[in-house]
Amino acid sequence: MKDLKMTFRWYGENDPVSLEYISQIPGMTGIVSAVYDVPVGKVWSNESIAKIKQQANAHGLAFEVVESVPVHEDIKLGKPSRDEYIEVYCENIRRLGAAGVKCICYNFMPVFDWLRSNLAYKNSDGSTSLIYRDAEVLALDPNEKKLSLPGWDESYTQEQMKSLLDDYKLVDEEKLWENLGYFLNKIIPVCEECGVNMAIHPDDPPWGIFGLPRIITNTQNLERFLKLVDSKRNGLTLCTGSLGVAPDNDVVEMIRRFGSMGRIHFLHVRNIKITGERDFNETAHMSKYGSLDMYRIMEAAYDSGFDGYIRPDHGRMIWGETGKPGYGLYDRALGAAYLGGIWESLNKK
Ligand code: DNO
Repeated sequence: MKDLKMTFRWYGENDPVSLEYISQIPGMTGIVSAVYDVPVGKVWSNESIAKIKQQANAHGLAFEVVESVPVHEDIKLGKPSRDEYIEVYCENIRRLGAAGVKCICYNFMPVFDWLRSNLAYKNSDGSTSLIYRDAEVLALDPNEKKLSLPGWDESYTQEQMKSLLDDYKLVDEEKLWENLGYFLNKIIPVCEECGVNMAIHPDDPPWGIFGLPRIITNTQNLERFLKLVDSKRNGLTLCTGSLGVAPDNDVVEMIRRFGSMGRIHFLHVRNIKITGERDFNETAHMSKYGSLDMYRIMEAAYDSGFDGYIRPDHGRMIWGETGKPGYGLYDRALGAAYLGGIWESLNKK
């Protein structure tokens, strides 16, 4: 019997989804969280880290995964100030490792994290989903404040955004690779000492947007990424929904390949329906609603001996729930139960 370390993202005390509710989801073993009230590039206090752990443990949940420790833009841009920010990053790794965190999820996407064109698209059954239409995103002006991007750090002023976008004019894909390599060479040795696995999140969606480079996008680039520092500590968050929207990405194959190398530390499992070229809708987790085969995905993880953490990923808003787009309780809980069911059937095969 191989157990699944099923986890659930929790946004802290302001999350409308309580730890009590999370603990009531069948099969749930832990939470995925972060210190949310400290700006990027600053050290997290030991008290704040310890508090999350205590709160989780009080509900019978482990706190072993952080998502995310964000990477300061100066590191991605390769500015001289990056060394200070990398030192802070290393300190956060040490503190988290000492508090029992085993896995840190992060991303290396310039400026914007994940992007969608509509956060509440109405499905015919009355539920709402996050969707992406490339033409609508390209028509947006990233300098404008009215963008509603789920992963965007809204604290940027218009001027800061403009100068950031200007700075990136000098950073193409190769430069971004170089800056990522520099960062990894400094942090992975610290991870080795502290017993922490780094798990980079793929770019979502896995193509360049607003002229900004994106590199964590496909099998070839994931291979290249793992070779930047060839240590088990330098691993992946394999996000099926992020990678799976590019029809050339065979996520089942990716899980087999990188899973058998022991380099997948965290699995984000969700389904998407490709509706056109560079267009997609997020759907319920079940295979029949989307373009991805959830059974094959879980089977690939199982066969490759996956022993990392897993979480259901974005859900729709159903049963009248409101809250953080993609991160309501009900549909994600259904996703967790469904994935747990597939796992049981694999265990009994
Ligand atoms: C979206 C998430 C991402 C992810 C970061 C990791 O729902 O998967 O925001 O947390 O990219 O750094």
